[in-house]
Amino acid sequence: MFEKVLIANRGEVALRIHRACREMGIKTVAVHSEADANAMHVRLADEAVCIGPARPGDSYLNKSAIISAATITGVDAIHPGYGFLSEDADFAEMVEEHGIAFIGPKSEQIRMMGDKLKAREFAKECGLPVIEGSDVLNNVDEARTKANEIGYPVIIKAKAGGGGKGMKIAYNDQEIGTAYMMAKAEAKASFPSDDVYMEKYLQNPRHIEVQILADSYGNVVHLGERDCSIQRQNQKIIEETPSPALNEAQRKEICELARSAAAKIGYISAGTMEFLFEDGKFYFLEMNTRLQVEHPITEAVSGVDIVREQLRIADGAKLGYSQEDIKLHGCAIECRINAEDPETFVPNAGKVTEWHAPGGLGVRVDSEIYSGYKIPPFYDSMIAKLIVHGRTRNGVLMRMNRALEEFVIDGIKTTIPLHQKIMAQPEYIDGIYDIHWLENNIRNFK
Ligand code: MV4
Repeated sequence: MFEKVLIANRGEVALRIHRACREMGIKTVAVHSEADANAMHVRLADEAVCIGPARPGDSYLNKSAIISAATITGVDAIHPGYGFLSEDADFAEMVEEHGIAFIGPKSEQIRMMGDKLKAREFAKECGLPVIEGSDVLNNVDEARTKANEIGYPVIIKAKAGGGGKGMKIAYNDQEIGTAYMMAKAEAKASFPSDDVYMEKYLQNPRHIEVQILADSYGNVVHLGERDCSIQRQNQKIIEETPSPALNEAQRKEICELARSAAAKIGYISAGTMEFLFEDGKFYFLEMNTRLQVEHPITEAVSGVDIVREQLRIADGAKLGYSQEDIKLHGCAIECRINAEDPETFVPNAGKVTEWHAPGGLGVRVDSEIYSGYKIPPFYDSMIAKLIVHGRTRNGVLMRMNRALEEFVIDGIKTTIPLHQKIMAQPEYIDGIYDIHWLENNIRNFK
């Protein structure tokens, strides 16, 4: 097994990776910006290297600084976490070229999935259902012709996009020109390529994703699905597993389809296949080639330590179990707690004067925060994940209310009151929500 791993990230995920390493007897190297010198994972790591100023571009996205830190400290592997360089194929390749293991899939797989059109093509070849759509669109006329072929409404997406950036919807011929031009302009500003393509726009889908684990010997398992439909502005707020929208046959169908597609592309490591689900049908959206924020709810119901498995797989170990050995127990929900005003969502960094995390049976808190910690204003506002597990969904809802009530975070505003309101909505309690439900109903929450 690896002796020493560099954690190329910050915040709760850096701590999450440190914990997995520690439990495997692996030494850790933290890299951090000047603003993160006092972070918990920096204190806990065996070694720490400052890689630059606060701005992410100067530190956590600085590939050569991170490779230098890895070389100087003599690590065997780098874990990129999520965000930052986790889906940067060039970085994964650089790591590999330096004789260091990249804890994730091969750079070619990251590169392929980064091209949303290629990913869609591959998904189709692997037997996954995809949304009717186009190839790269070269001009407005092509877009208009294609839209009439597919039928409105349509959505224009950036080939190199993902996460919702650069997507534009057109409901009719009058809107297609602007949608095309705006999608292209946003793609040009945000991504290495300004190529765009079109899909039929699904108006009220749920967002369902399947967790995959695959080793280097062709063994692939799924760990069930997650419903991530509770979101606003492309930021997930709450995730749960299993999805309350699926029956057992639908669950089996989507999980088995995702598992078999991952096997066909020869995928290695942990990954997630994202789908839209509408009117009883699934459509492949994209594949995430990284550890995801919401992985703990899958860990709760499966008992599998996903980060540990990523480390084992990167070291050439076999999964050691097959699909029949995976048993999913009960239900789990994650609330993402952000340092934001719960009404306006304006980020609210500052000093956490008091911190008391809830505990008890079925409650897990993943966070880097401690009493007296000063949240730097340069990064994502998520400060904690509250994950609750139990046998029944109703029991988990009761437990989540209890845990949210126990949480004490003073000195900054957080989104805990928003979570408490969502937990009290009849539609949420009944599991009846799509990807637009939160945005459409939030102003009426009491
Ligand atoms: C869509 C869609 C409806 N129809 N594609 C948003 C993020 C990116 N991964 C894909 N996204 C969407 N693609 C078609 N053909 C709706 C969305 C979408 C969405 C998807 C998942 C979770 C939240 C979302 C919020 C807005 C739009």
